[in-house]
Amino acid sequence: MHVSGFISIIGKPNVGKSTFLNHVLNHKVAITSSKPQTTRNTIRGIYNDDNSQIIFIDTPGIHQPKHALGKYMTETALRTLNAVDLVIFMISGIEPISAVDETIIDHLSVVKTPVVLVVNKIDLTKDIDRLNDLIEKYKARYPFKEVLAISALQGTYTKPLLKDLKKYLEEGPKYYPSDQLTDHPEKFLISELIREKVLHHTHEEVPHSVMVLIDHIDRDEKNHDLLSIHATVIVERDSQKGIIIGKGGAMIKKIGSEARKDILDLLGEKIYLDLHCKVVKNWRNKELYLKNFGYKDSL
Ligand SMILES: Nc1nc2c(ncn2[C@@H]2O[C@H](COP(=O)(O)OP(=O)(O)OP(=O)(O)O)[C@@H](O)[C@H]2O)c(=O)[nH]1
Ligand SMILES: [Mg+2]
Repeated sequence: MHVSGFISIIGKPNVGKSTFLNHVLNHKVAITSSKPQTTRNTIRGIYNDDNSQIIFIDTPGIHQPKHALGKYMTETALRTLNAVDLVIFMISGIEPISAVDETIIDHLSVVKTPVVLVVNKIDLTKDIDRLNDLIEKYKARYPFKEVLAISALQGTYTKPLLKDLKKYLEEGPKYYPSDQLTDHPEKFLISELIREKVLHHTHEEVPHSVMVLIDHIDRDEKNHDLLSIHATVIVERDSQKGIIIGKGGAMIKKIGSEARKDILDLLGEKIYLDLHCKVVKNWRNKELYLKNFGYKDSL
């Protein structure tokens, strides 16, 4: 029998949702970082084996939004709850239950979709009693179908989890061709890989204020083996532009060269990456920009 279905991964920012998705797929389809609110769109990751196809939906971390962008992100994540066969509610095993977790549980309580609690980052704690206490607190708030503990980073207990998840899927066809990994076009992945490098090298408000646009991609006229990618890093303030460019252009050069390596891995061909930086004041609160940048209502 071939089973298939949709599983949404929700939770607070930074708990490891995207890391889990990449681990399960054995490919990087979602960028990750130690900064909260890394993921901004839903990202479908398609897992295939001999008897199943699981479409995982990675979602933006749910948080108390301060901008129109944050509101879109949180609403986008919550909108998946009714549209899937199963919800993975992911938490970090080293963080106490928070007000945001309570809010998420309130949302789970009003939908019929079954929910499993996945406790991630267990590699960071040896205190089993504390872990059990934490799990009991969650179980007291919501009747989870199951509770499973994993380390997405190290791949601990992820295989049994995957096997377990199939129990919640029904007999069904492949919705996507077996060789398709994600629903987003390459252009999106390229812009995300550039944004990831910005997240890795900047702090405080800068990572949250950054958007990457791919202006155009073309073959080099003289050297047809070379793909030219022209992209713009958009920030909200002149001071942030200064940080992105860095002293004598050192920072934008570093971001570009790290991104180029990842893009080369993704595309498997030689690329030239041309990066610029531009200020669009307050873009995170401007509906028109959010729509243009792809942060709009979509599942
Ligand atoms: N030690 C440890 N770190 C982890 C684990 N899973 C994820 N991380 C780290 O936690 C940080 C956040 O991971 P992400 O996968 O980006 O988290 P996320 O839930 O997708 O975050 P948002 O997209 O902001 O909602 C990264 O630095 C990961 O390397 C884990 O199992 N163990
Ligand atoms: Mg993420």
